[in-house]
Amino acid sequence: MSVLVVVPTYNERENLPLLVPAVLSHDGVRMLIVDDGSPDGTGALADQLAAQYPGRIEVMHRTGPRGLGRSYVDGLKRALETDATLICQMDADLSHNPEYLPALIAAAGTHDVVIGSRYLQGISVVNWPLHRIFLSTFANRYIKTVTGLSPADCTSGYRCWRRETLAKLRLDRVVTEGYAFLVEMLFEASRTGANIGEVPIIFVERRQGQSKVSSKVLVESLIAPWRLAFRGRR
Ligand SMILES: Nc1nc2c(ncn2[C@@H]2O[C@H](COP(=O)(O)OP(=O)(O)OP(=O)(O)O)[C@@H](O)[C@H]2O)c(=O)[nH]1
Ligand SMILES: [Mg+2]
Repeated sequence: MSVLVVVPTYNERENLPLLVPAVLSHDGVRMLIVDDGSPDGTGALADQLAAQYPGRIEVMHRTGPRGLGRSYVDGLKRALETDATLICQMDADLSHNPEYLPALIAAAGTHDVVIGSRYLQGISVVNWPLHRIFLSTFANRYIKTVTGLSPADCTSGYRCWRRETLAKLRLDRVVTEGYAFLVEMLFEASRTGANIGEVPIIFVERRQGQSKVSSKVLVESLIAPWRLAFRGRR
């Protein structure tokens, strides 16, 4: 089995050198780092790390308009060009502990896509202010109500896809950006009949670097579920 972990980065200089060895400590796992021309030099750092781990890291240096959704589209398309049988996605800021990778990978034996979920056993987040917890739990309930999706955590960016499942999604058609992008992928997967699983994770808020969540992204995530719901009816 060959596993490729796609990691989008924007200004993650402090976090990447901690993330990479932790991910690559798992046998059979490779990484694709998708950097968006980070002003802090994360891209050059990723190249150095790739040289330290020959054959295990590929770095994509994006140019043009930056964005998390766009980076995922480019990264996941590239991932499908490789021979990876499982394609994972995770954040670079250490909120997604690489120790859970084996659990996600194992669950992909019985599910088409597996979500590292914060809301399976109550709410498992560390160091989030109360308003963040409210926002995220509200967002998930709202998304589930509007779109009819069933997973407890529809906005988690920690996922493991079977290659065939990902290949069925029309990544070129994805229209959303921030969190909404993650919801849209899940929505499209469930429309293709994918069996969606979840494993519990404890999510830890970033200690280093800055969050890129903007109010534009939040507004998009309010509107996007309705667009998906109407698309689903057509
Ligand atoms: N390539 C790329 N990566 C991005 C972009 N925006 C965010 N990222 C990365 O996407 C991941 C998630 O971004 P965060 O800023 O941590 O967003 P978040 O996890 O939703 O928010 P926090 O809880 O505040 O950390 C991180 O690995 C970021 O470096 C972008 O425009 N382009
Ligand atoms: Mg984060």
